[in-house]
Amino acid sequence: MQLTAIADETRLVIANLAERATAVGTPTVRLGVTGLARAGKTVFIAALVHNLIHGGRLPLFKAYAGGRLAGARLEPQPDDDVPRFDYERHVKALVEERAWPASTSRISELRLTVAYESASLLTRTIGSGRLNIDIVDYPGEWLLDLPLMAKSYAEWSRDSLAAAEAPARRRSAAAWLARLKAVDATADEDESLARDLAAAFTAYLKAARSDDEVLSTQPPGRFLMPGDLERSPALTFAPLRLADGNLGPGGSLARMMARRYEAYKSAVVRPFFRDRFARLDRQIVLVDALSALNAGPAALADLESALADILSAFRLGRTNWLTGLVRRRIDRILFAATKADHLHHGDHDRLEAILGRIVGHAAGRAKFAGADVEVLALASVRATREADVTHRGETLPSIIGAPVAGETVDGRTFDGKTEIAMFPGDLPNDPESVLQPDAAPTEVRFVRFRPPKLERTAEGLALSLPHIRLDRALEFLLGDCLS
Ligand SMILES: Nc1nc2c(ncn2[C@@H]2O[C@H](COP(=O)(O)OP(=O)(O)OP(=O)(O)O)[C@@H](O)[C@H]2O)c(=O)[nH]1
Ligand SMILES: [Mg+2]
Repeated sequence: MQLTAIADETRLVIANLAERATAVGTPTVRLGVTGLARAGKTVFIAALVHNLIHGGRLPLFKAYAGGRLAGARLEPQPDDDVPRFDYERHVKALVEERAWPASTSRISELRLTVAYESASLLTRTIGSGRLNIDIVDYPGEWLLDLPLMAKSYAEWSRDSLAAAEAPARRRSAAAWLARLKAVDATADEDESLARDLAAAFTAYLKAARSDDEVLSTQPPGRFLMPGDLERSPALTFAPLRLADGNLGPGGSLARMMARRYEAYKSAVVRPFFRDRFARLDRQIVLVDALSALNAGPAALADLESALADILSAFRLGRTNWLTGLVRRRIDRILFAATKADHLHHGDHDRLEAILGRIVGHAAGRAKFAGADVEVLALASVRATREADVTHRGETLPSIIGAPVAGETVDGRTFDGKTEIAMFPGDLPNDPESVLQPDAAPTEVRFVRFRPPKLERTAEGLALSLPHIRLDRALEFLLGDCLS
C-alpha cells in the first residue's frame, strides 16, 4: 500500500508538471461534468459548447457579455486514451433532428479553446489571452467506487448483503439472494458459477436502480456503467455470504472472488481516480432532482444517499493516499438541478432550495474545505416557453412545448409534432417538507418535451440553443479563469 501510494503521488506530480510544461502560453482548466445516469451530462456539454461557439445569449457570463471573448473553437484534446466527446453528433440530434442525444455511459473528453481579452488593463497590455477548457464527461456511478478502496472483499461482501436486505431493496435483490443461499463460499472455485453470480448480482443492482420507487445506487460503479468493460473478467465477481469473513482454503470460490475484487480496484478504480479524477480543476455535478421529486420521498432519500457517496470523493482532509491525490486540485464545485424548463420560472428558486437541502444533508458527511460550492437550478436546453393560461377563471402559470412522440398526457398520446400548454404544478415553499419520510410525492407533472425549434436570423442562420441559467453556471465554473 505504502509503495503504491508513493508511486501514485510521483506519477501525478509528473503528470501535473507535464501539463504545466505544455501549457506554457496557453493555460488549461479541466472541467469535470458528472452525475448519475440520465442526469443531463451530454446535453449540458453540447449546450455549453454550442452557446460559446455560436454566440448564445449569456448575459451573466461576464467575460462573454462584456465582449471580451474573441472566439471559441474545438481543438484536439490532450489525452489520446480517452474517447472524444462526440459534439457534432449530439448537436446534430438536438438542432437538426430535435431529438435528445443517445445515452453515452462512458468517459469522454473535449477541448474547447477560447481567445479572450483580460478585464484588467495591466494584463491586457501584455496581449490577449487564450484558455484551453478541457471538458471531461464521466459517469457519477464511477465515483461510488472510491469507498471500495478502503474495503477488503470480506467487508464489501458484508456491506453489500446488508444493503440488499434493507426493506427498500429487498424486492429487487430477492432473486440474487435466493441464488446465493445455495452457494458454499468455501467450496472449490468455479468459473461458470462465478459468472452466474456476477450476472445475478448485476441484475439486482440494475433492478434496484430502475425501480419506480427508489433510485438506489450501489457500487461497484462499473456494474451499472461498464464503459468498455462490459462482460470483461474484471467485472466477473460478486459478494458472497462468508462465515466471520472466512474465505476458506486456497482455491476456494471466495478466494477467487476476492482476487478479482482486488483486481477491479487496482486495474479499474485506482487508475480512474489517479489519471482522470485527480486532474480536474473544476467540477459540476448534475442532479435530476425533478424525477426524484416526482417519484416520492423514498426516491429522494436514495438520491440523497447516492449523492453523499458521490460527495465523499470530494471530501478533503482525510489522510488516506487517495484523498491525498484528490485534494490537490478541485477548487470549485457546482451542484446543478437539471431540466428546470419543466417548471415555470416562479419555481426555479424552489428547485434550487430543494437541491441545496439534499446536498446540504449529504455534505454534512463530506466537507469541502478549500473548495467553493454553489447550488443552481438550470436547463442546459430549454425545451419549453412560458404562458399564463386561464382555466375556469383561474390564471395558471404554464409551460408550452411539444411532448416527445409516444408521451401520454391525460390519456392522450402525442406524436411529437403537437404542442401543448400545461400547468406543471408547484414545488413546495419549504424544501424540508419534501424530505419528510411520510411526505406525499410532489404534485409536479413531468412530461418529456422535444428539444426546441431554433429561431433563425433574417439570413436563415439558426440561433444558438436556448437555456436557463447556463450562463450563471459558466460564470461560476470558469469566470475567474477569464478575468
Ligand atoms: N427538457 C429538458 N430535458 C433535458 C435537459 N437535459 C437533459 N434532458 C433530458 O434528460 C435526458 C438525459 O440527458 P443526457 O444529457 O443524455 O444525460 P446523461 O447524464 O448524459 O445520461 P447518460 O449518458 O445516460 O449517463 C435527455 O434525453 C432529455 O430527455 C434539459 O435541459 N431540458
Ligand atoms: Mg451522456
